[in-house]
Amino acid sequence: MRNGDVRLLIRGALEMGVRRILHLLAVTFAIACLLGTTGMAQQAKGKSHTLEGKVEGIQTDRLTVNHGKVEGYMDAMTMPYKVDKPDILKTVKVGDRISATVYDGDYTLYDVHVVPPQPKSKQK
Ligand SMILES: [Cu+2]
Repeated sequence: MRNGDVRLLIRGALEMGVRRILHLLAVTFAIACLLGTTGMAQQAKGKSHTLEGKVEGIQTDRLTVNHGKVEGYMDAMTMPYKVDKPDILKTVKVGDRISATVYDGDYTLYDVHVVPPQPKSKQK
């Protein structure tokens, strides 16, 4: 009888220990997972799209663009956008048509360039 009690006690203690370790591992893994995904979200850019529109305003650090619908990114609207290279703000003029690359969840225009006006003969 006594022997059995001791065995049960030891087995109980062992199981408790194993459960604790497993729990700790699970918690550690969950935290690592969370940190991992957050890090990746910050690092990787979303899907890219091409945004085309007309410049309606130039601010110190952004461009107000009247743009058409960008499928999967944004409806047609006029709104200010940050730019990746502020140098473009010195060369672009109100009324210019621009083309830029945008990424999901990021309201910054990348690689902005002015689209030359269509020659008269090609206009409808
Ligand atoms: Cu917009």
